[in-house]
Amino acid sequence: MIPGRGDVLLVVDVQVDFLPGGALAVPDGDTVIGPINRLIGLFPHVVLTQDWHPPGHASFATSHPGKAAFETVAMPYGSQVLWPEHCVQGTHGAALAPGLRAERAELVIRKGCHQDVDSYSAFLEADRSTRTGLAGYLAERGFTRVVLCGLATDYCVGWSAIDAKEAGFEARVVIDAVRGIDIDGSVKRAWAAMQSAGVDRIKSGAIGGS
Ligand code: VGL
Ligand code: ZN
Repeated sequence: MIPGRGDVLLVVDVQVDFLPGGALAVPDGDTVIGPINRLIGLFPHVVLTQDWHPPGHASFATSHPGKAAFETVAMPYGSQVLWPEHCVQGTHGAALAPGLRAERAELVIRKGCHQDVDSYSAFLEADRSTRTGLAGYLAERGFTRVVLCGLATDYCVGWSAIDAKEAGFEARVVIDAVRGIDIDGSVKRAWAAMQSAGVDRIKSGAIGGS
């Protein structure tokens, strides 16, 4: 694949809190940075996302007395996994990973900003009705294919890929430029869900320059 003008690289949640030592560390999360930086150099257009929660966000276990991180709770919009406090707006943990070539990004979209609704997807929040505006932006820019990388495979990358497809774009996930949290087989389930939604996969080595 040689990225062309219809292609946009969507770099999902490569933030301090998802790296080793962070509040919600993704195993080997830091290993995506090298391949992603190479991809950033190859794509004509780059968009980043940032998980960006207000203090006391509803997805935090600490907001639910008696509940522990990684348990689930019923929310008005469905079942919600509870997380350690992470990516709180303006904190160091919410910052983009040092070393990520973020300067080439044309847009940084922040999500999970609503107090009572989580948003794994960069397109559609967990209530499945509140839109982030990203689909409109990408369509207006004339992009037709979204190539995804970042963290975490089983949550924000997977949901974003499926919603990209749902929004009418081609979607392609770079398998060696993503890592998962993996709760009870969630990585395997995410790949299966992506496949049935028609999301493609590619290795970063198969993406080159013109
Ligand atoms: C994510 C869990 C909670 C992610 C964000 O970026 O995949 N996962 N918030
Ligand atoms: Zn989050």
